[in-house]
Amino acid sequence: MLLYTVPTANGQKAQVVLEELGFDYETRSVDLVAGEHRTPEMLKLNPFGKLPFLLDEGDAVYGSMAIAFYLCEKAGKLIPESLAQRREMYQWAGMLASDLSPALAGQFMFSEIFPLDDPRAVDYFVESACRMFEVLDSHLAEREYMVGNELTVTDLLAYPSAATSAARLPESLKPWPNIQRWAAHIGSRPGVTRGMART
Ligand SMILES: N[C@@H](CCC(=O)N[C@@H](CS)C(=O)NCC(=O)O)C(=O)O
Repeated sequence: MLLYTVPTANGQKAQVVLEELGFDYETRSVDLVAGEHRTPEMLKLNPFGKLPFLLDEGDAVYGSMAIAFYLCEKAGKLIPESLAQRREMYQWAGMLASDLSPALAGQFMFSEIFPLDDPRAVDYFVESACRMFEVLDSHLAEREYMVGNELTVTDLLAYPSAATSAARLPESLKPWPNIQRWAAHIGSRPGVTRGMART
């Protein structure tokens, strides 16, 4: 397998899942600033023109969540058996992909890449991200893992947002002690440590 990746939370999500599942894979780091992700050769492999994407025996799958679920299904691991726990897993995975990650990306984009004089856009994205972290923090108050009593793909998809992207929020993870405790635990796993360091 070959993972085309970037040193961002989305790239890290794919990397920690590959490591935790024990897949043998190579990585290719793609330079977004140089536009390497939009060359004709790259778009032929991945027409979405964004990272990360995975090539598995020539077949491409784009996006951290799709890569994670594909790999878990392929390995038959990290997806709960019961429908009730899968319902929870889908809820959290959907929140991470379509609420939290876009809010964190917007905050990063308009505070660091294209800084705006008007603070309202950044405030909006910070508030959106904080609201999601607030819910996650309450959820983790009495739990070791996000879904059920063992590690699932959900923890691995959430961890890079907490470890990497949240560091750019005004108070980092300070307001959320339960997320801090959970992140210290998930981040201490050897597979997660290797995955985070892979780019
Ligand atoms: N939904 C995608 C988001 C992917 C994404 O936004 N990738 C960024 C890097 S983290 C990218 O490739 N940006 C380049 C661009 O938009 O041109 C995922 O979860 O992987």
